[in-house]
Amino acid sequence: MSESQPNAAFTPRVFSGIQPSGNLHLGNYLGALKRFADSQTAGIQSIFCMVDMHAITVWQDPEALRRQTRELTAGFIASGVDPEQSILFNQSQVTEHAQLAWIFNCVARMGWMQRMTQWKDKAGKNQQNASLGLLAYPALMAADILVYHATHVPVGEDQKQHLELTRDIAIKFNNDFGVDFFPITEPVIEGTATRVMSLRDGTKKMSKSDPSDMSRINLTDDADAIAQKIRKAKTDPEPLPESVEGLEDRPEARNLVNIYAALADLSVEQVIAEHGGQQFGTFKPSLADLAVAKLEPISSEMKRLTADPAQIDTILRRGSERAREIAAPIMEKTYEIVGMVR
Ligand code: AQP
Repeated sequence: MSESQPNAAFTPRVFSGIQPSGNLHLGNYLGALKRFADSQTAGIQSIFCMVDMHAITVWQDPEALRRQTRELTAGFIASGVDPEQSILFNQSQVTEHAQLAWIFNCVARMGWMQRMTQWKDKAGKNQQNASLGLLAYPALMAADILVYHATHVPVGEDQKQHLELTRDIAIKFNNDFGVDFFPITEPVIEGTATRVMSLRDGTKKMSKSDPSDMSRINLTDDADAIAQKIRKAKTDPEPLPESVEGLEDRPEARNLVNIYAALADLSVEQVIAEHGGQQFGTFKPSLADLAVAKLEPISSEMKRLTADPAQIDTILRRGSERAREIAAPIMEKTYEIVGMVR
């Protein structure tokens, strides 16, 4: 359905978001946070959001949601996202997200929503009892992106389908109203860790909601917990292969090599050149050392930042004001296009 339209008229702008639903993990770091921090140097305006309104599509304890929103903000900053250089805020403080989401609810089709893998996975067999928000989630996500006319969205592999839907919504809006108003967003899914897998099952993605804490490395884990989780990570009995092709059909081995490569900023080829032929008894301690060296400074910085919630709230409020400066005129123009009397 998606057909590309030129985005030449739009200033390049990056948007991405993360849900403050707790258990921020290595997959969120390598697939999102680290790449956000790295992309800041590219000289393109970047907007990063704690998507608290997405989080409540499944029940959240209000106190926990507040704590997790501040903790996630600390996670962004501790990973290297500079709140001066980038715009860092929480979604509910910029009301234009909800306003545009309503317009998109009226543009998107039910069938598009019902086809989403995440809807099927999360609602499961109990769709009648899932929240309406969970079904409409991708329209809010499209609004998050398009209310800034963002042209590029760095995400992990799991968000690809939602980004295709964002493009479809933009194309349908533009066609329905005969305008060229919304850009056709480019997903940016790059690097060796766009899909970090569970440490207990190399065929399942590492996820916040996995009931097993051993399946993921949390950004709040201390050095002992990180080392223990890597030591206990599921593997097969073979040593690491001597070539990259040898990782095919070995999901757990491939996952650990990918994690190593992403943490060390190396290619998979370079990791295999260095560690190929090693037993996991040798490779896992090297990986654990690397993971601790990279993640411990992040977790201690997160701890330091969350000790001052007022400071984090100030950062979010200031970020929201900056975000609104971009979103408000785009929202006004959208209302005008749709025919709302202003
Ligand atoms: N395993 C992963 N590997 C690489 N990237 C990942 N992301 C999430 N999991 C992985 C990326 O992190 C960003 C934040 O996504 P989110 O806030 O939607 O978090 P999520 O997808 O809800 O996280 P989980 O752990 O996958 O949650 P549940 O368990 O609820 O499904 C996105 O860019 C995402 O691609």
